[in-house]
Amino acid sequence: CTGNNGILNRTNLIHQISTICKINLNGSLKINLNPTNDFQIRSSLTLKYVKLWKTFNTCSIFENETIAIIISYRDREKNLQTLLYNLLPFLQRQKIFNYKIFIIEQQTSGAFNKGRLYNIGFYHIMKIYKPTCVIFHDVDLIPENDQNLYSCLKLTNHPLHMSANVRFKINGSYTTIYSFLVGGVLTIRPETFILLNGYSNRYFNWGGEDDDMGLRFLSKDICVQRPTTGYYYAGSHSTQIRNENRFKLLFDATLRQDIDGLNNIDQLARVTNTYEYPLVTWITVKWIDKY
Ligand code: BGN
Repeated sequence: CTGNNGILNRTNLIHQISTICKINLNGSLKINLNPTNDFQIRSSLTLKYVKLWKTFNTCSIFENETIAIIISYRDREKNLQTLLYNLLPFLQRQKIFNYKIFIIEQQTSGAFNKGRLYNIGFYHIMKIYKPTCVIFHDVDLIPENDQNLYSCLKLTNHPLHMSANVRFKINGSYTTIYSFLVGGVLTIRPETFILLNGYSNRYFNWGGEDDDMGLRFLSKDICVQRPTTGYYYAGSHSTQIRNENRFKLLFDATLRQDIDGLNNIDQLARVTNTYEYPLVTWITVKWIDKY
């Protein structure tokens, strides 16, 4: 990779935000792992909570952006509830207002396929929302640093891996799983995602689809950048079935890159329903091939 690999420092931007938007983003942030009893995902996506979270006092710095936060989902109600309970006030705090959260739910039973969900989600969202910035977000990761801006400002065509530092216990220490990792939370410009041909559609069950994406970066000379503020708490959930095929798939990942991804997702998956809430669009998806 010959580009600007490494750290993306947005400290100047944080200073600008503090002057123009009158908010001091101080870094570490207390997250709340116990959503109140009346915070139930579907009902809370309606007006009562949105009134609390919708930022009317918006910051002009973000006004040219349209941000899509895309969450792949199935059977993780508690994780999703906790994520939204923290993410909506987090975005409000950053004075980011021109965003929509898209939950892409796999309706097909059997093996989970995150790559397919992200691809069909992106493909559909490009038609209905036209984002200028896309954030692919694991359902179990909660941002713990308010300077980790959920925005593409100052981002070139090199994507930003937001979740390089993760902890699994609330008072535990952060670990960087490995330096090649691009999974977890990834911020990317749509044109870069298209250039990469999205994720591979072939990784079923847990593991590897993000490493495949890392290899796609390399083959297109796209570099991974990381913010200095990428700190997350990883929530727990039941263990997942590992993809025993992942090493084999990774072996020839880039040979398939241009024929397996965004450009064949319409033959593999389709959107079955779309439910609109004020800040969230819930999209259900089914596979249409013999996978
Ligand atoms: C890795 C997984 C990733 C996962 C991270 C973090 C593989 C492929 C073999 C190298 N990769 O080991 O998919 O995001 O752990 O949990 O298993």
